Amino acid sequence: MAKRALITGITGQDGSYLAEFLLARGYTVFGMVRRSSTETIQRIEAIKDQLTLLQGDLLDQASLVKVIEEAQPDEIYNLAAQSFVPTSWSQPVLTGQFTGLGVSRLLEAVRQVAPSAKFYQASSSEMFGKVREVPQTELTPFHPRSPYAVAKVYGHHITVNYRESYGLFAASGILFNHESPRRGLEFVTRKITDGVARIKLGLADELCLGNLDSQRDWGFAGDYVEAMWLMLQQETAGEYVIATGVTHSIRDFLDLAFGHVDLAWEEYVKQDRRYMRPAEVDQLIGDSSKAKRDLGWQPRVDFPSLVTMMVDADLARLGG
Ligand code: NDP
Ligand code: GDR
Repeated sequence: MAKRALITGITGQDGSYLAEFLLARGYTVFGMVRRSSTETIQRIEAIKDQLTLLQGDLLDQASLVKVIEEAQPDEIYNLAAQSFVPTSWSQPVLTGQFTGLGVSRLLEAVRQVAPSAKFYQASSSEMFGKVREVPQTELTPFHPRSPYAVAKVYGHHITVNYRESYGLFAASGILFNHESPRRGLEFVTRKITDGVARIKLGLADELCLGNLDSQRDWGFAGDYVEAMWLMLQQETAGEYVIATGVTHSIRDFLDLAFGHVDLAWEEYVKQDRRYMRPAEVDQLIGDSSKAKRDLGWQPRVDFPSLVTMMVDADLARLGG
């Protein structure tokens, strides 16, 4: 019989890639979506006929119980969150509710309704924040630098705690930044590739950014959803760092993205204090040796290919 998977956050970047990945492996896929006055299913438009969408919200316990009762899942992927770091300073309580306590609500519903389901929690490299060592592993202490990261630390620990308290199969992937043409427009990579395409096509003449010095370990979202799935195919649940092991600055990203269309970014990029953060994460670089060894996972798309894939997709979308 086909395995059943439930994805929260199915309308997001990762949810859409994971849904495609699971459908290709013959899964019956359920997606939890929250009510909205406008449609938010653009990223899953092409596959929506193959999905069962169920209405629920991380803020509403009863809705989570109902969604799990209806889906009867073998695997649950909790990808839903308020995921944009700057918004977590302007809406810290809401971020704590969605991104932190939302995990408890979902785990409680799993415990009550489907205790034998395997559970995946979307943890984040942001938990390392002001990093205590380079590169970061599963054993590196956390020092979160934003309300978002603090909420993710809570989500991470409560996942481990439900495994230890109730014996749930509850795994946590500590994923470093991963991007794609489906990345939200406000995140720096997509903001740059969209800006490059607009400037190249004569639709804009500048791009305003914040801190150009921070460094990130950027991978491709399509590669990273495979790691989520692999974590749930193991005999026992654990924590895994998922990263490329290579770090680049925003300036490196700008060099490649503008260079791809023969432009010099220095002529178009302006720094704007509005995009600076109250506390910054300066440098992230992950060591995913454990995932390579235990899951057999490794990234396929390298940094230059990721940047050019995103620029080309934005050029095509905007009519270039
Ligand atoms: P997105 O922001 O693209 O997607 C977030 C999803 O969560 C959307 O489907 C959104 O629905 C949904 N959502 C938000 N709030 C609620 C709520 N209250 N109830 C139900 N659904 C809700 O994120 P990504 O796909 O990039 O990331 C997926 C997860 O992985 C997130 O938890 C993120 O924090 C985490 N993560 C991401 C990394 C990355 O680099 N992308 C790295 C590490 C962790 P709607 O469409 O209605 O807004
Ligand atoms: P991040 O991603 O905070 O790492 O969180 P984001 O792309 O927003 O920022 C990365 C770095 O770029 C700098 N930056 C800017 N960022 C944005 N958004 N806009 C700008 O104009 C800009 N200029 C410079 C930032 O200061 C920062 O240093 C992402 C999210 O997906 C989280 O949900 C996830 O957990 C982490 O990645 C891993």
